[in-house]
Amino acid sequence: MKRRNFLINITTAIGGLVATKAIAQMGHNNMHDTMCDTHSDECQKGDNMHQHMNMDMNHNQMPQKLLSTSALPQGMNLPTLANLKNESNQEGVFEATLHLKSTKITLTPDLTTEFWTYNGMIPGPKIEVFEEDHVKITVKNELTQPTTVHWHGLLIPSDQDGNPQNEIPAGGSRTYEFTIPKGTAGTYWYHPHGHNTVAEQVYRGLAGTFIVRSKHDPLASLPEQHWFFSDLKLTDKGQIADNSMLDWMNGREGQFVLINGCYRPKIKIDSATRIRVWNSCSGRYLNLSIPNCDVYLVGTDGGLLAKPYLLTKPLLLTPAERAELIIMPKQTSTVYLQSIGYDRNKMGNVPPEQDIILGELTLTKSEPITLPNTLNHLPNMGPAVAHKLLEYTEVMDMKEPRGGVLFLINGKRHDMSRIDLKSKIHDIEEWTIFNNSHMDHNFHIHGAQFIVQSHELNGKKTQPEYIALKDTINLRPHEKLTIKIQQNLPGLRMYHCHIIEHETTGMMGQLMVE
Ligand SMILES: [Cu+2]
Repeated sequence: MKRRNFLINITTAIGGLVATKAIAQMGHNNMHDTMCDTHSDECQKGDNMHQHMNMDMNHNQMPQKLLSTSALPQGMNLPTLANLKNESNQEGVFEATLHLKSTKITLTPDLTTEFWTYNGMIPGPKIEVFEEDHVKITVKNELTQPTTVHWHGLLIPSDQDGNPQNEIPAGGSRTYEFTIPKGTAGTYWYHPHGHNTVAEQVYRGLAGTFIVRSKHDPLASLPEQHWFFSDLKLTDKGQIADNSMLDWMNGREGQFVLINGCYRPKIKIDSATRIRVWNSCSGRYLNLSIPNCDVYLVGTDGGLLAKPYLLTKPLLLTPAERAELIIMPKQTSTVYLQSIGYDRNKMGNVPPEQDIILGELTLTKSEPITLPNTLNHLPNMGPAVAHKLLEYTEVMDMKEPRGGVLFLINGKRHDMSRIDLKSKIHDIEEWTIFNNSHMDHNFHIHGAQFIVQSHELNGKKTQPEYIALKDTINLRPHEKLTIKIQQNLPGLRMYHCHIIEHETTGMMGQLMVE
């Protein structure tokens, strides 16, 4: 074993021990009691869903009343996502401007909410380009705090990828410029990645879609829909609520889940349809159930699978994950699109997970189509020449104002000036990520799409159900995940949990590729 890896193993073993002991002493409910000493009235309400949804503590532990879910209209037709206009008339060039600004959006005749937006809309405008296009996007930051734009999942140079070290100051602007590599058609998105500000900037509305198309797309003939899921938490005055202590601990979940900015829309599917799905929620896990249809998974974070995969259970999409589905209605019917309750072992006294209605599907039975057997040729990664180990732990720290828990990687919080790991450019590496904590976390890395090799839980090792290009993947408590990854561009890359509150409070590390 290399000396550095040995040291990492020793320190993480110690870190893990401390965390395990601390959590075991507290217990989840005990932890809740401690957190809630100063506002016991609200905490006594126990796990009644309704009360929890309508009363919440912000980070100053002031009660904030939440808007009733009946206040927003539902059942409108799913809106299509507005395109970001290409200002270039040059073939193969995409040039545009994103204005970040505070925007008042009228949700109902009595309800106007102040969001932070890209170009005045929720979600931000859809960027659509082709492989090998040259992209030039000028970002004007009209917010009162610095920001960056991270082009989530795209394989582009690190100095164009919105690292927290490269912030655009309030009132400032910069142009991001990159060329989309060949063979990277897929379903991506963009969102802020500044220092310490990501959670607030995302929950105030900053996120948008980025689609890279191939000129040889085997599914190009199918009709296509886009479902961009986001989360919204509004106070009873209709304003964006602050994060509560529980939000900082568990990842924020609002009382509304939106699709394309719309609450519980009506969605029509009347023939085999390709659906691109994004989970842009800060902390909410979506466990999508699409009844009365054959649902094929055909693509993941980094593009198409090698071949279609028929889903036989709900599709779990953790924050930041994407999927491409082919949906073939089997019965003419009206059914709910739902997220089936998924227990991710949240901390504190939280209500049991419930199924959530996300929208209403109007299905028309249609003739099933035959999908191509081969969709994509995935890179055949050879043997790994380097190995890395990451360990996620939780440590109680009442000095931490945002939730009282530290979420650590290899025993450390994010430090912008520290290089945590180094990789040699083009090396094929095997990374083992060990979630040595009591709740689900996911893992996201910039600059590469990885392929999961194995999952290990309770001593049982399993292979992934399908081979896929991923930049974000979930880990169950105590799960060990092994991936193969290759970084093909030099520079600094972030890796982190994409429960955005965890990332913002420091569950992030820095990789230098040389
Ligand atoms: Cu996390």
